[in-house]
Amino acid sequence: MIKTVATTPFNDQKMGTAGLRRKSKIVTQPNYIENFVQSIFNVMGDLSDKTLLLGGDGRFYNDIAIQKILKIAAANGLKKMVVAQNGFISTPAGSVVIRKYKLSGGFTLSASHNPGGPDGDFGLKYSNESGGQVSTSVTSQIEKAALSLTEYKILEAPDVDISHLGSFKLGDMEIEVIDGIKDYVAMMQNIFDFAALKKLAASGFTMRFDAMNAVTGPYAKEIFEKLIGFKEGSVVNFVPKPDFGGLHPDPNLVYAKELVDFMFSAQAADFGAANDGDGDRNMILGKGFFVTPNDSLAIITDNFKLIPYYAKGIYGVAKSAATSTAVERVAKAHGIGYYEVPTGWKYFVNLMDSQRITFCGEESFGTGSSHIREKDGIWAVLFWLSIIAATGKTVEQIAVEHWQKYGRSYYIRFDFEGVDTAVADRLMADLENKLPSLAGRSFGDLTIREAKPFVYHDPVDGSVTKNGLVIYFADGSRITYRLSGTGSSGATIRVYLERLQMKDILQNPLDMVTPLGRIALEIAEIPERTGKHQADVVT
Ligand code: G16
Repeated sequence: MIKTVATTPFNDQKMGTAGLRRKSKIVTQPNYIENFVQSIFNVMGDLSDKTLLLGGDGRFYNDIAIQKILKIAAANGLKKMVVAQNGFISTPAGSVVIRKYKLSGGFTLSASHNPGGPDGDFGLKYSNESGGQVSTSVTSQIEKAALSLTEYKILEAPDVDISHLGSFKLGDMEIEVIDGIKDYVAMMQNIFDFAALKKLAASGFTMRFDAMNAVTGPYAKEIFEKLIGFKEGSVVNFVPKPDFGGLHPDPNLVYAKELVDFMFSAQAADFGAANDGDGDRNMILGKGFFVTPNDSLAIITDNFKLIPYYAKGIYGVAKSAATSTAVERVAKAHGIGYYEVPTGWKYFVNLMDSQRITFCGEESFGTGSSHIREKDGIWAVLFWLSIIAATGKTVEQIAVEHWQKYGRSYYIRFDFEGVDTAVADRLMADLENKLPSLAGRSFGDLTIREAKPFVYHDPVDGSVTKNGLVIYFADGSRITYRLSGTGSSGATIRVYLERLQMKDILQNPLDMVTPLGRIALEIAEIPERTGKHQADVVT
């Protein structure tokens, strides 16, 4: 029985950097998820020939939302829904499945690295047939549709059992429950030399992977322990929990503290890594050593020849504007294309589809390649292990030798969290107006060469996107400001600081960028306007 339910619009169903993210308390309101999903279906149009993927990172409310989405999809005439067993799939594995089985797209229920649980966040990422998230022109259409929604359709039926593999029907819609792990593991085996990785594990080399009680636990157990042979216990926090066991599943120096403390202790493993809630972000550590995501992208790109899948050659490389310029120097050295895009993985998709780039990455702990259209946490870890297996060097040696060759972009990000949205918007608008007058101004030995908004002209579809404000200094240093697009309440002002040194490569990053930090706060009047004299999070 298809029921048509009268509803009133919610005025906040606007997707951010990666899908819709809201507090669980908001999403669990009556009709919230129903409205949003119906709005997506209204924009998709005829669903009778479409097959979508549905799954998520297992966080709180995933199970309920999955049942609702299945019934709304069936009522709207979707041909088929491919559902991950128990609703469980990582963002990169979802991209693998959409591409491999040529699906029309899919939904990943995740707020990524944001905490979960009734007091945490919930989210929905919507991908198209490329396995990457839809463009901003589509998200704006959905927002518009959501604002004028008056009804949604839902099938009145009992909940379906998605705990077993197999196919069945819900109304006229076909449902196929698939293993969310298998295809991803097969893809990793196709990219990397698992025999070489097995040798590394057998040599006594040790690793610790922190799944942060999130989606990658079962993937990591299978890949690192079972297939490669790292000893049991190498993967920690591997049982996914709806509230991530209270962890904030963001793999960085602040939130992956347990792993960082271990890797900087006397008992440290040779290699450490963590992934986020939905498995697309990664952090790489050596013994007492942290690799910034910026350097990780540069090092991965520089070593592409060591990986069978890429050894024959790669297209170019891209980074988000806020990411450091480390990879730009590698691209130049290898004579490959180089692109700078706005923050958000979706901006890489056109470049990959048009074979302009193979690798891409962002300062926000995301690295990936054109094997899929999402960033890929476990892929990055396997890439690093492969470099180590091929070179026999430690993480620290690899990074230091890289800096000796290419110079070092010292890089730190300051986050000012929980700022009133109106205050943050005003700060950015006033700063933008001020930018033209900054050129030529000096602060000690740092002189501003140019200051302007970052504007991206997509070479494939011609779209123009403005994202962030950048101050360029004569010595190659940069300050970038932007507002986070992944928060669920209030605003977060991000300030990205980069200082390039070609020779002086072994200093403390915070010391190196502190002068820039002071300038950044002064120019944007952050203390005066926000009441914050220092950042809430420094990464
Ligand atoms: C998402 C996007 C990333 C982007 C990040 C930035 O990551 O997928 O491409 O770099 O957001 O976040 P913000 O706008 O807060 O700076 P994820 O891992 O949350 O999906």
